[in-house]
Amino acid sequence: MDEKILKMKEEIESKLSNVSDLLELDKLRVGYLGKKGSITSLLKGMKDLAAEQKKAFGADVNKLKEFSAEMIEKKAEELKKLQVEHEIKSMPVFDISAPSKYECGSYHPITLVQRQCETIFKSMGFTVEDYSEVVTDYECFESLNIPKHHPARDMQDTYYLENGQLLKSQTSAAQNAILRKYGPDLIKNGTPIRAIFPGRCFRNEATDACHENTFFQMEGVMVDKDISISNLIYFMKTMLSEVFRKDINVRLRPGFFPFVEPGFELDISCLICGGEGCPSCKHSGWLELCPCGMIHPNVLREGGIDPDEYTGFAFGLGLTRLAMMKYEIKDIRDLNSGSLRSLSQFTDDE
Ligand code: FA5
Repeated sequence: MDEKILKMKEEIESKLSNVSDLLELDKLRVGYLGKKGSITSLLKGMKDLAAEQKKAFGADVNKLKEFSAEMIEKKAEELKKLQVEHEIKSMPVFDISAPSKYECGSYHPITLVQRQCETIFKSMGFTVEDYSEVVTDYECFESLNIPKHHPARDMQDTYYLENGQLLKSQTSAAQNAILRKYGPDLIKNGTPIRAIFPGRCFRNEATDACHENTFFQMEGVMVDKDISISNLIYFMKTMLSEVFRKDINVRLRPGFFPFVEPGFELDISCLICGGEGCPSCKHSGWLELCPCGMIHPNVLREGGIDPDEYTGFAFGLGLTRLAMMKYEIKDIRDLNSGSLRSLSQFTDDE
């Protein structure tokens, strides 16, 4: 091997043994293997050699190049490992059994009732679905038998976006997607559609003790052969008795929603005033909680399901109002207040 090459090899080995960090190592790499590096210069200088020397010299420089690249790579691995070990050693030691110096948070009352309802419906074979908060006019209205300019749209003062989409004003907006998602399994295998979909809803409301502009609902649908109002009443009763674990007065009265026929309003006796009348129930003694009904044939058809063969029910539970009643919160606006002092009073008692 050429003397110059041998010397450079020894020099690289000695320098590498003294390198102690990755930055230094990179400088060394550039110094030898970079465009203007010493090994690269050796190769460039070959043009001045006699033809017979060129071959052997070129082969040796290439060997040196490969050897240096390998050594540098090996050193980089070593240094990275050392760096990680050093970082681990210098990390503070945590005693996971030490008492926290921060106060623990708590679940929001709406989360608590939502989870409770999910558990109840899951135990009855329902799946829990998620749905977006920004939806199309078709999802929120047209697929639900509410064409453009239908007066029923006035019942929900909706926030429209500039692109024509809207903030979901009711969880019913997910009905069509659920029918389309599970309908094929119903038709092919006879598996009933049983789904709930909790979600945040938005309406341009004049807020008061029982109305918010942002509130939660939980929609539920069941579709199969021979589903009737008795099934609907059974599920509503089961859900309420599980949530409240005590007798509460309920009333069912006719209600109009274009996507159900017949439609009902399910009210519960106000638990804040015991039915005597207060601001929480608009002095009526009753609180509208869970409108429901038998899914309209047009909605089933729009979801790809033959209404002559299948029937189903749907309900739209007011989750925020349910939390109000369950935890006897007088004013719905407290639930969106962000006041940790009032919200942290509620714990999962299940
Ligand atoms: C609806 O939203 C229908 N989509 C419900 C439905 C589903 C009917 C399936 C039939 C079949 P409504 O606008 O009444 O209906 O709202 C349903 C429930 O949401 C109300 O009973 C109430 O509990 C709750 N809710 C409605 N508006 C508000 C509000 N501004 N603040 C708090 N809770 C509200």
